[in-house]
Amino acid sequence: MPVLAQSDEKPRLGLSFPEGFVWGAATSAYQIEGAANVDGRGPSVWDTFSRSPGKVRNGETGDTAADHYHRWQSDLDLIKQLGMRSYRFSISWSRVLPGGWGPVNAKGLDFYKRLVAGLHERGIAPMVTLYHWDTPQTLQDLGGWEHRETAYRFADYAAIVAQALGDAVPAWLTLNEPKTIVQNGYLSGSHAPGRCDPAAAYVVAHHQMLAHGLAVQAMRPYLNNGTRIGPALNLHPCYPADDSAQAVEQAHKLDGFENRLYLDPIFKSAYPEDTLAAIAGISPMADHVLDGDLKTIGEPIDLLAVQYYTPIYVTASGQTEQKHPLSKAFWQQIYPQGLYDILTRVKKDYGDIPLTITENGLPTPDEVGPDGTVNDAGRIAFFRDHFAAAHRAIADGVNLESFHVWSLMDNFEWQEGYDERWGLVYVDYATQQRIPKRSAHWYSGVIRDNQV
Ligand code: IFM
Repeated sequence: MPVLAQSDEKPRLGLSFPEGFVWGAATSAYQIEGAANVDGRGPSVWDTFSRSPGKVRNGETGDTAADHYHRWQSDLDLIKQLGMRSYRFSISWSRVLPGGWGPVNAKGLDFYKRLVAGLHERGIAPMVTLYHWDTPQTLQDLGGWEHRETAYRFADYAAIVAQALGDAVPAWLTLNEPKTIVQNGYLSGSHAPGRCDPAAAYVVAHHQMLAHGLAVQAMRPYLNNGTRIGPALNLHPCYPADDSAQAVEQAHKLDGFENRLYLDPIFKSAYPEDTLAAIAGISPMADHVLDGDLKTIGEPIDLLAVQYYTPIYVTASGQTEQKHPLSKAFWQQIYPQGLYDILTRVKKDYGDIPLTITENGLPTPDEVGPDGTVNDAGRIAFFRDHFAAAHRAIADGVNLESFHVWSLMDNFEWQEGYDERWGLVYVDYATQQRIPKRSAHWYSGVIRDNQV
């Protein structure tokens, strides 16, 4: 790695994290692996979607992505060199079960066994997400998450993977951001499977929640005490745009759709009543909530993975408003205090469950300079301020154990293709060369000192 002068590691704030606090980074299968047609992997909805004209910027796909499937060893070396002690990645369901269920693809499963072993060899704890949006196309053809059966197939898949990897993975995450499937996959249609269908969207929400609970139940027999399971939820603090009672009411309503629809069933075995009432006008979701489902969804979990990117402000008329500087992602307002607010709110409303941050980051307009380095000062400032917000939350009693930045390296950013660069490590897609950005060196210093 190019070495940075000590002064380049600034700015730091002198805030020390508790001993044992774990720093890491996150990725997901479709965004980095590539090797779409290698070793028996079956197609997923993202193969279909990205190959459909007009769906992804510049017609780009994850066919090659960062070629991590072939470069995993040097990628793990890089993680180690940067000093990280935890790496969150996802397993591609259709690499393990090409048909979504049925025969296991041993070569696919072996890839993840090697990855997990490789992490342990390097002293890095694996944190595994079972589902990061890449539904097997075979299941989508049968109705995908609209179809209750998909929740049971997910639990079967979870059990297979838990049996194969078990306690070698100390922390398992069931679903990544079920809300994004609802909102982007089924409301706006900007993500696979590209539907604009509110009636279906909330049925999909329930079946994902059910899948989470069934998977927790299915995995437990293969895991020992101490191995932990939880969901990964993207939580957006919703604020009134002004002091009016109507804006406050609208913010509470939106909070139902953004946060409580996912947190309440998991922690309280109940959907929020105001949100259910609002959904009743647009979706038959309630008809799909069968006896016992909420108990299943409320199956005890061991940790909650929080992903924070942006706040949302709502006006008295229910419109959203932007009040803070935007990143290159049109939807992201940069507001570190939102991370503090959401972490403390989770503790206040849902109890003292251990928390891990499994995503937080931003895209910046990164380029390789004439000296071969990538100066992403904006990312350093962003992380410094968000780490400080996490530090404040810990000081105020939040049980936050670890922080995984999004992302380890530049990758396929869904409908934006390769246009947005979210990584600590720059990827030159023409050569697949990895160049740790200035933020990676800065982060390495934070990790070394356990201090921002
Ligand atoms: O890249 C995504 C990730 O897959 C899920 N959370 C948000 C990130 C940035 O958009």
